[in-house]
Amino acid sequence: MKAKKKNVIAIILGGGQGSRLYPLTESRSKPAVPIGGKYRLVDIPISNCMNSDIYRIFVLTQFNSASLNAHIKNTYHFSIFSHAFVDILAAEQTPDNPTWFQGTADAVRQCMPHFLNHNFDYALILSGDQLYQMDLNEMIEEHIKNEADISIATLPVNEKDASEFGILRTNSESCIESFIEKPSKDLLPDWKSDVSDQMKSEGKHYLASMGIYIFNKKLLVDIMSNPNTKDFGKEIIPQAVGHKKIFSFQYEGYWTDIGNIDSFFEANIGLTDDVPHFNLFDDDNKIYTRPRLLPPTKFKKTNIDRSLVSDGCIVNAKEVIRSVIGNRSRIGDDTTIQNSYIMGNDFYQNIDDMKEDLKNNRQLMGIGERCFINNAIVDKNCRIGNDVYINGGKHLNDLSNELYTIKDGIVVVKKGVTIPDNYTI
Ligand code: ADQ
Ligand code: ADP
Repeated sequence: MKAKKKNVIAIILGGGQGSRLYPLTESRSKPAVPIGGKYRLVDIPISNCMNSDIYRIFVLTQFNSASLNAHIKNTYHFSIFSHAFVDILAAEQTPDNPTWFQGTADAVRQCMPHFLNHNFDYALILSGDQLYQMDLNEMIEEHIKNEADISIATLPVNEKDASEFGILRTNSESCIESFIEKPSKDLLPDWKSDVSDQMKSEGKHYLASMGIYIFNKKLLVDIMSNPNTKDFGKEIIPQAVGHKKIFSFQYEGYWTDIGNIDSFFEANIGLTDDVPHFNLFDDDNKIYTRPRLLPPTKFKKTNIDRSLVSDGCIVNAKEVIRSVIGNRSRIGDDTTIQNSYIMGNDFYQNIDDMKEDLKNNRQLMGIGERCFINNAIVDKNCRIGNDVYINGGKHLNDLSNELYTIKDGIVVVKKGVTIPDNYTI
């Protein structure tokens, strides 16, 4: 039996405090963080839903930034004849609920009244910070076929990564028999699974939860009536194992968590690979985003290699190598950008504005002349002066100041800052 489209709602967990993505989340909520030059993080799970014919989507977020609202409002328009919507539900204080979301399950619990306004049989719960292209309908069909109470999407992982995930074991029918959230290294030997030969050859012996769940409505309502459980991975799933029919839906395609600066950086730079794991050039799995009607990008004397350049940019740089350049970026003459993600600008400076800045020795929006930028993320709306040298890498220690943060060798220039001429990092 095929799941009727109207019976599934998707709930995207858009992020808690987002502290692991700081400083990108300093002034915006996690779903609004720009990725791939022209997308926002939230576009990934929303696109996965839409490509799987799931059109009733809630995005749960801890705080509701103006940029997230504008992005959703300006992007996801549906016909008035459809039931489709993308709604943002932000943590809200009410007389009954004086606190913010205390965890993933608490976020779902606090929003239950909104979900229950809709007719649904299954709730598909997704993380907002993962990069993957998966047919979620297949998982729903399996869930129904198995007559499961809960289904969890799973992925084989290696020993190095296993401690960062919920790890589970199944019986031969893919029914989950045991689950442990983020086991310490010494516990891992007990948690090996019988994975495919291909996965064995890659050393991926452990079945990890991808944090993607399907719940039957009735069970979700029951579970949510207990206010003491705050988190899916730490409480709800471990407590349900052994009592409920929980099935593993195993996935072996590309999937990566982009919850911290290092993985976020790698996911973006990985888009410039010859054959990227995450395929933006796929008509059947489109990644949707806001159509911005920007002018074409123009270049002057620039050598570009293995890079993604978004719309409306003015690039006079000497070189752009293995980098992602975001909308409306402006990069000055003789500048080199390599291994970097330049997020771009929200608006253009007009000529008078620029003249005024030059007259007052103020740096222009964008990146100046003769700069060198390597292993860095430059957030939106920065003014980077001339002859600025930013060379990220493992030789740099973690630090954070008003202008930038260094994490795992990656320099993150904060949104909207001005970096003076000749500055060196
Ligand atoms: P984690 O990713 O560590 O593990 P968590 O930090 O709870 O779990 O985040 C899950 C998702 O929910 C993320 O997208 C996060 O941004 C979001 N989120 C967190 N707190 C939130 C809140 N208060 N409000 C809204 N959204 C919130 C989980 C599972 C593991 C599994 C991994 C896979 O617990 O078992 O292996 O996901 O990545
Ligand atoms: P994006 O285009 O990358 O989705 P946003 O939606 O956050 O980025 O913001 C882009 C829009 O913000 C622009 O189209 C512009 O209308 C507006 N904007 C933001 N800041 C300014 C500003 N200081 N001056 C003029 N327009 C601005």
